Amino acid sequence: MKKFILAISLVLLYNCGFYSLKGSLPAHIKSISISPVVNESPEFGVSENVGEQISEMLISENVLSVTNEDVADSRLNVTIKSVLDKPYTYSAGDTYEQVEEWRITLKAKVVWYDLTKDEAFFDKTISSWGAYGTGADISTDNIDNDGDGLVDSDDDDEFGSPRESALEVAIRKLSEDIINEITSTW
Ligand SMILES: [Ca+2]
Ligand SMILES: [Ca+2]
Repeated sequence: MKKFILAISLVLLYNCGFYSLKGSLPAHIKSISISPVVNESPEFGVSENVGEQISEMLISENVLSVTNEDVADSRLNVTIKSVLDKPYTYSAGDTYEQVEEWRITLKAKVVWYDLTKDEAFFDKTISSWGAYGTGADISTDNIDNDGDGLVDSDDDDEFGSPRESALEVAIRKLSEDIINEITSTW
């Protein structure tokens, strides 16, 4: 029965796209507190969304228990450094080239502290992106907005207004990358 449960949980873990297993975390770290995400970009509301996603993913993946700092073994500090929209591809227009695809890139400084030893497990800058076009909805823009290999109607989570959806994608990917970073530190 144990083997069966292990096999099932391995399948579930791999399906979620996280690289490492909980067993690889340092043994003395059981909990994490997530400091309020600092936003140094002019993008409104981005820090709240990032904080919520990270907290939800940590809880749903059962990586570490999320607690207040006074009882936590570790602390996560995230600072959004920039949110930038840049042209990614152009199409030839009549008189000048037009942007066909934009990429919104989120850059964040991420530090995970070991509060029991007062030192950082890691301190790094992580970037993520989401793509959008000039159409009304990302479900019909012929762009793989989240880079998962599925485009438009083939991708069941590819819909919504362009820039907003691309930013959501970038926030989700950033959160996933941060969790992967935590679980692959050891
Ligand atoms: Ca896609
Ligand atoms: Ca699309």
